[in-house]
Amino acid sequence: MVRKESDTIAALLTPPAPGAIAVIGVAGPDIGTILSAVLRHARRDEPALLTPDRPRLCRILIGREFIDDAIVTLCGEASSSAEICTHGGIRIAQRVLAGLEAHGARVVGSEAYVAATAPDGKIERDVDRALVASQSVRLTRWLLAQRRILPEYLARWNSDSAEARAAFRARSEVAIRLVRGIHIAIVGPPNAGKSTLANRLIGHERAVTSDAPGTTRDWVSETALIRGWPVTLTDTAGIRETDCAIEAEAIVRGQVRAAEADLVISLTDACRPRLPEEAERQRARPVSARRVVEVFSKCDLAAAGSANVPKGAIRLSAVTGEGIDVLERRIEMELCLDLLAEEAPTAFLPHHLD
Ligand SMILES: Nc1nc2c(ncn2[C@@H]2O[C@H](COP(=O)(O)OP(=O)(O)O)[C@@H](O)[C@H]2O)c(=O)[nH]1
Ligand SMILES: [Mg+2]
Repeated sequence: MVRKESDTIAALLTPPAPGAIAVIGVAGPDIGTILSAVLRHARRDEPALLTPDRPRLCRILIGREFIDDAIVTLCGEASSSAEICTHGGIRIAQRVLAGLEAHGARVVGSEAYVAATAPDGKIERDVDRALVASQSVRLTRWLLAQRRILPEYLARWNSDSAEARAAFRARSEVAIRLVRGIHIAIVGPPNAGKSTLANRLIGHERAVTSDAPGTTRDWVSETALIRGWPVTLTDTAGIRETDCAIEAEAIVRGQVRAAEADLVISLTDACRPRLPEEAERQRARPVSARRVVEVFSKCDLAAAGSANVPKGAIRLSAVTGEGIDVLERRIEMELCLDLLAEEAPTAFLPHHLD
């Protein structure tokens, strides 16, 4: 969406849900008039005085009605946009938006606002959109670095050596997958510790864990950070013979999720070696994922000591956390995320490679 020069827009930039603060963006040529109509000095009965790039405490008045105290920042030298931070609560944000609208701003959605106010240049816009969706500090920092270095690299890409271009393409494919969303599934027999491991990687209690096999009745997906990179992690129902139709369906669905995953963590309880038919079932599973990481869980228990852990498999305890960092490093390597560095220019959307 291209903003018409005559048009001043306003949008709620934070989610429309309960929160401590709400951020409202205003941008366009009439911003000065519109803001002076609704903003007053924090303590005195006079207009608020805004200086570019300086947050300022103001009172918001719509007509004669006091709405809220707010921190307002006029952005950039051109001062063509501003951010108004009010106390949370969707009602206050809605009243501020209605007040801005009454003074001539056009209220738009946050995506339209970001699209209209993003800096010129394709990459900068792409970065801004990816930032809105970013689920981790590491990814956010990496994207901000790309905004600085990628446009310049693409401009001189042609003159780079064939070797350097191949490396650029290889890490770009990794980044494209990361920004699109990497999906990891945990599979294994009931009670292997799948849900406990999922909770450990997600960082809070999400999936129900218990000693009773068959507790996880459907797959559960959430964002986990693997060495700071956001991935979608799916905890599946353990594969076993069952008479329960619901559990059987959950197992099938979990298998489908696993088949679609970029990487599968195949979990075995180190205290309980697999029965031959379990091993058979595991082999027959429809996992077409390119990468499988074999993990033996519960290594904190004495009974795990005698387990015959195959070469290359990772021993860990989801309870004590031992071995979790080894697993994270392995996942990072398997998915080639270790190729991504803040100082290495890298494309993160397919069209950047055109
Ligand atoms: N000691 C120990 N117990 C674990 C570990 N991981 C899981 N458990 C226990 O094993 C049981 C089954 O775990 P759960 O995560 O529900 O298994 P799932 O059926 O594969 O999802 C629970 O009682 C967990 O507390 C571990 O690493 N160490
Ligand atoms: Mg479970």
